[in-house]
Amino acid sequence: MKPNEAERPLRSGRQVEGPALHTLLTDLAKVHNSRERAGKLFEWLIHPVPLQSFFRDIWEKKPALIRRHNPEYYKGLFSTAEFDRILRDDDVQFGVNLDVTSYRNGKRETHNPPGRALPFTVWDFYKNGCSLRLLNPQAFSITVWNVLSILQEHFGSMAGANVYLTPAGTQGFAPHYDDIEAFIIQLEGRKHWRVYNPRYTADSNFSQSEIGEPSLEVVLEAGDLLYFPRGFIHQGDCLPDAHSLHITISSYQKNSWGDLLQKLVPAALEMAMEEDIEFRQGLPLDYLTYMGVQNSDKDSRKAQFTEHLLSLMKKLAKYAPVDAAVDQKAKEFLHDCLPPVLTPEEQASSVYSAPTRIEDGKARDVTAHIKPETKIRLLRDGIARLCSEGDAVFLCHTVDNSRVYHKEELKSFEVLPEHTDAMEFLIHSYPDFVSVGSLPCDSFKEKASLAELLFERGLIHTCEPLLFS
Ligand SMILES: [Mn+2]
Repeated sequence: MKPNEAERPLRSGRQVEGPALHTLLTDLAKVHNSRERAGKLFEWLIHPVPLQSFFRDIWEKKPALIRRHNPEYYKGLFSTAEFDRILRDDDVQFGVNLDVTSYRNGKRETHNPPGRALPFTVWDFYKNGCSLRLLNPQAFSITVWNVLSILQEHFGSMAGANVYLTPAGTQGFAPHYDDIEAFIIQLEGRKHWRVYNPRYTADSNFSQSEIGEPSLEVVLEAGDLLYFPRGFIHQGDCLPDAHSLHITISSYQKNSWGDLLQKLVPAALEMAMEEDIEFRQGLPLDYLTYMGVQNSDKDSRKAQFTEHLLSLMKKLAKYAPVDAAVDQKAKEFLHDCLPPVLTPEEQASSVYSAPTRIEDGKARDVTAHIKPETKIRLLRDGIARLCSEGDAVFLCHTVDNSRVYHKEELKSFEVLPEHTDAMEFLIHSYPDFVSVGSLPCDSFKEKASLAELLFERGLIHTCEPLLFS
């Protein structure tokens, strides 16, 4: 034991072991069902807390610290060396991909110069006590992209990330709260965190005097995890003797019942007004004279007016197009999604490895031989969904999304009426492979044309490699 370790009670306790991330990701690539794969990756994130008790006792309820006494636990996810590599090799722009911040004497400042963030400038800011926030590490790190693209399937809601690098003895941000569920993953060094009970205000930044005493105060060490739900005020600062690198993984932004109701209620109202004459009847001639904040409660007409309004709101529920509103939510999620990072097997058995090429001025291997016994399935459970628009049915999917949030429009294409049942069958058959011959279409020609279309779009892969000519 090093002499100073005895002084740190945090270092005592049993080490929590786990597989190295690259080993875990390689093993997860062999998991047949992508939803199961997502659950297992989330289990690793919160290990040794069991999944069930996490969602029963902690999720959306209270902050939690998972202490591991194992600085290697999250190794391979991200590092300062990778941060430096990204600044050198990639086009990182101040204000777009990277923020330079400080919080000194109660004052929060952003110091972003214009243009590209090169190591020469960035590390000078860092040396002068500024914190660095890399806004979309998934665009620069394949590992972060892979981890988030798997986790999003577990949450059914976009998983995002930011990386924070803070010099020793400094703080980069004022106390504040966020509108997401936050997983603070300590990668290097240490950070002192204080978490306070929620207090909703218009401004999400607070001064020290406003927030009172923290409900949780910890020094997060490499390999530890700190979770807190949306709304919990928090601040992190570095102790004088160590820098800190952490990645925050977040999810569940705008994913509440209220957010679903925001889709549902306007649609319900539109239908009610179309179908029910009571919703189209005019307001009383004189209602402005007794309703509104300037008019007292004493007028009996006020109660009558309110009662009628409430009866209409009750009636409104009958017109609520619940499935259509959920589909709107699903479409937004599909648009938010990161595209999948394909495993070597998925790569090899999908369009991405088709041998089609040009040789001596001739296009070769342009035909994929799809037979009745060819077995196919969607590449991942969560990559595609049927949505209706008017009388037409569309397949929305994530495979052509960008690693940069909403850089692409939501991608979809129309599913022909003769293919709709087969498409639904294919979606519900996942994770099983099904033979093209078993698709519920009228003819093999129809079955093969759907399989070919889905193969071409990169949405399915085959059980055995296809033959081309
Ligand atoms: Mn925050």
